[in-house]
Amino acid sequence: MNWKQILLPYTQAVEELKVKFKSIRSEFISLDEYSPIEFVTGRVKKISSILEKAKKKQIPEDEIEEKIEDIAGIRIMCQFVEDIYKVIDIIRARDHKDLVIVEERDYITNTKSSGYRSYHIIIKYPVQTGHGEKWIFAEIQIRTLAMNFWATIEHSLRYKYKQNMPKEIQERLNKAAEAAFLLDQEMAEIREEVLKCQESFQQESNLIGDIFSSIQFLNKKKNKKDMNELYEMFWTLWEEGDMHKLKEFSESLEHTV
Ligand code: 0O2
Ligand code: 0O2
Repeated sequence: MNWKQILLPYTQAVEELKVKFKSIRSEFISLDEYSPIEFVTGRVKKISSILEKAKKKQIPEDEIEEKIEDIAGIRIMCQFVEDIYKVIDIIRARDHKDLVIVEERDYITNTKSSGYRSYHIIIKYPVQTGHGEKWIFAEIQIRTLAMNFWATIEHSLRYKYKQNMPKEIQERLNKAAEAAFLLDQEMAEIREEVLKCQESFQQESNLIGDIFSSIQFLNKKKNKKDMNELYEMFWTLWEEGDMHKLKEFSESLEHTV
């Protein structure tokens, strides 16, 4: 089997899905809205891991692509548990549009015995290749930062110890899973407060960005003296820290542009 060739559409799918979910984040941010997506990562499973999984599940080599659903994997990290359900809704709304949902696995309500929590959505995704369309499986894992922290550490230990995880480490991991769960609960309690702070920070940084792109544009049209006056005005307002005045300043610049 030419695995390098087989994996090409999976690599393409991971890249495309990463762009799509990162764009959702960018869209929220540019609209001054809170993004339920914090960051996105993706990977194509290593050939050695694919073969190992096939062996473990007794899957013949020629059935690997139909039976192993996570050769292409995307991971979406959220700040709060509530955000996970918003991301799930976003994905469900795309069902039968640019992807098809095959199965949902809720390891948040049904925590795994290892302590693992995450929400998995298995999808079928069409990849446009040079040889036509190819539908492949991909797995989207949606989790909070706390769930991700635990899973990343546990995964590396599991990789090291395989089936022989020392009992003491296993117990500590169980305790850590409980702590991650409590952290998510604790954060949910102060979510509203955190959101308000993040939103005003976001609005401020977008506003400053807008002001600077207007100023940059005006640079081509105005003389040095006028530009110095504009900069002077901006720094005075910025030091005052009055968002309302900065907003008015930004609007007046946009009118001039
Ligand atoms: P930025 O501007 O750095 O945030 P690629 O798209 O190929 O460049 P890929 O495969 O998405 O990279 O992988 P990688 O390196 O695992 O990281 C994905 C994105 O997640 C990167 O951002 C990282 O900065 C971001 N990331 C990783 N860990 C964390 C984390 O703990 N917290 C936060 N907030 N971000 C993290 P980008 O997309 O390259 O852009
Ligand atoms: P990778 O690429 O190393 O992450 P299974 O038979 O349980 O391995 P299955 O039935 O295909 O897998 O699906 P499942 O359990 O829904 O999802 C498997 C993936 O979820 C794993 O991929 C992990 O990424 C993650 N996962 C599931 N359980 C655990 C767990 O207990 N700890 C951690 N850290 N991650 C888990 P792989 O196969 O490990 O591949």
